[in-house]
Amino acid sequence: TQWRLAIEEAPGSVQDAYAQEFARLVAERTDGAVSVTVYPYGALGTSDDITEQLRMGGLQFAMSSPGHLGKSIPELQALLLHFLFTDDEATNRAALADPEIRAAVEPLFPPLGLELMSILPEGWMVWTTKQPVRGPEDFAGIKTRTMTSPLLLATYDAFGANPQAMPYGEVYSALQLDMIDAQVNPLFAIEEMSFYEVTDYLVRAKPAPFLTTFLSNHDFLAGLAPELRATVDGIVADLEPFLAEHQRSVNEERLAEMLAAKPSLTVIELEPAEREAFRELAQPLRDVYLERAGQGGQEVLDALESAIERARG
Ligand code: 6CS
Repeated sequence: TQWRLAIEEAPGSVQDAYAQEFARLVAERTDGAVSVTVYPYGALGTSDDITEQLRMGGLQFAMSSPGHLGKSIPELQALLLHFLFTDDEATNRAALADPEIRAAVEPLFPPLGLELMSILPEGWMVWTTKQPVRGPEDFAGIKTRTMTSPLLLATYDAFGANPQAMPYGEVYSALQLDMIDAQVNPLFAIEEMSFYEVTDYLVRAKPAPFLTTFLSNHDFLAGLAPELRATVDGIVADLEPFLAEHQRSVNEERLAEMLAAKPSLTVIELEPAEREAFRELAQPLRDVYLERAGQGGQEVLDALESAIERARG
């Protein structure tokens, strides 16, 4: 048996590390009866294309970031709220592992023919810009590419930037051709997509963690023999801690590689007071989120906030 798993990133990426490990464990624990083929970004289209293929059953598994999937599942955009999580990755990880969050988020997927396997961290969002950005005033008029979920556009609008949605694969040339001036992604992605070649500043503000969801096709999962289903669930549970450590080291390594490849690249670490200005602008986005995500969105946000509180305590 052959299962198809599509990731939204290049070979060697954080999603690829998870996918390869998943594939390895599936082969190992089924004694080779099942093999998983991993399709990198580009092989099957954009993030939206991959999600569509997963829904239709052409794929059994896929990574689908809320940054894009939030267009179809507005409630999921709670995971995109800026300055919602703490500044500490271990605390955020503990919050995301909270059963209350799983219970709130899981039911959002089956209506689309999907099933949530895991919520995975890929590192802090970093702004790459052509001009230094230390406060919202510096974002004025800066055309900033975000992922395509409307809450992200609203967020960077609130920050004073001029946000533009576009697929991941178009960002490099858009920066190169000055169609955009900035973009937002974790360090490893900035390195592997070469965004640093066409920008000059890496602005570290810890505005939000980049989170993705690892999904399966609903009917495929429901139709698995119980023993195989238990094997898959066991692998996903065992891999839960895998990316937390992996992404941290990959992100730091890639930062060093970028600085070595382009010494003129300038890292701007925002001071607490500078972050505060963005945090304040981010607060009203909760209401924007709730307007769009309704009662279901309220439940997801409540679950997230109480899980974050518990993880803090
Ligand atoms: O910016 C994006 O669209 C993409 N960024 C990453 C790091 N992963 C997937 C996502 O689609």
